[in-house]
Amino acid sequence: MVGPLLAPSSAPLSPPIFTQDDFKKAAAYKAVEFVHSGMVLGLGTGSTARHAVDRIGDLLRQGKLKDIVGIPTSKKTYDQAVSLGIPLSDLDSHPVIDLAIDGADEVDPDLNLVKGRGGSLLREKMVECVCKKFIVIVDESKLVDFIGGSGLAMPVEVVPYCWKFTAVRLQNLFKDSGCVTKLRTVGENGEPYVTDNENYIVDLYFNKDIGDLKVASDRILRLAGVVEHGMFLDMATTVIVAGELGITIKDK
Ligand code: ABF
Repeated sequence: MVGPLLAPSSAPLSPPIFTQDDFKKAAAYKAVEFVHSGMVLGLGTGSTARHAVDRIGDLLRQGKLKDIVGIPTSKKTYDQAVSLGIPLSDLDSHPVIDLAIDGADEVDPDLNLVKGRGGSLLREKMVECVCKKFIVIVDESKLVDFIGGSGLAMPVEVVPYCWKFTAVRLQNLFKDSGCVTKLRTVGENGEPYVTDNENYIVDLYFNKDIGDLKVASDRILRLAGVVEHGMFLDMATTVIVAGELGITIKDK
């Protein structure tokens, strides 16, 4: 435990009530304390990572950070970073990243993650698997006893070609865990959600533990039609959790 959160600036005299967004921001700001001038940084995506990118932009503007190069994990983060004046590059030019900071949807006790409910899992994984340090920032609602334990989606990015066929094959892989698959859609007409890489996302729902995660990962990746899945195993080096009791830093 690192310590209590600071009260929101508009704190009344009664005990402060923190929102989930206060926790996200607190975790993000703590992570940015690990950023130093001259670093190549993986810039995450999502409402938690957004606070970290904003903070990096502020510190650059104030001259407290210099010579940062950011590698964005989505088009959305690219746009945010450009608006903040953060110098950007890509993996072709910077194949090794000093530090990446990103959110997650689930974090298990071994710091394995589910990511991708925001839709950016492929670029996130490409960036975050080549960083020397990967700090995950979450509010306490993201902590789970086991992956798949939240009952929420485990995203798999698939090519659009015959996605139904791929979804059935994914479901069959995990039929012992009660797997149900659902194409992610947007809008009233249920159009497929299209990723930054022009792919679709099939969300997997389980009603039981899916067992050995490495085995599950390998089985998914062996299916033709699958591009990547949202399990990030053995990748996080540090997880920063913010909640009612303050900030906790978990190191691998
Ligand atoms: C990204 O944003 C994703 O991998 C994950 O799906 C999501 C977490 O979102 P949020 O920070 O908005 O809860 O990190």
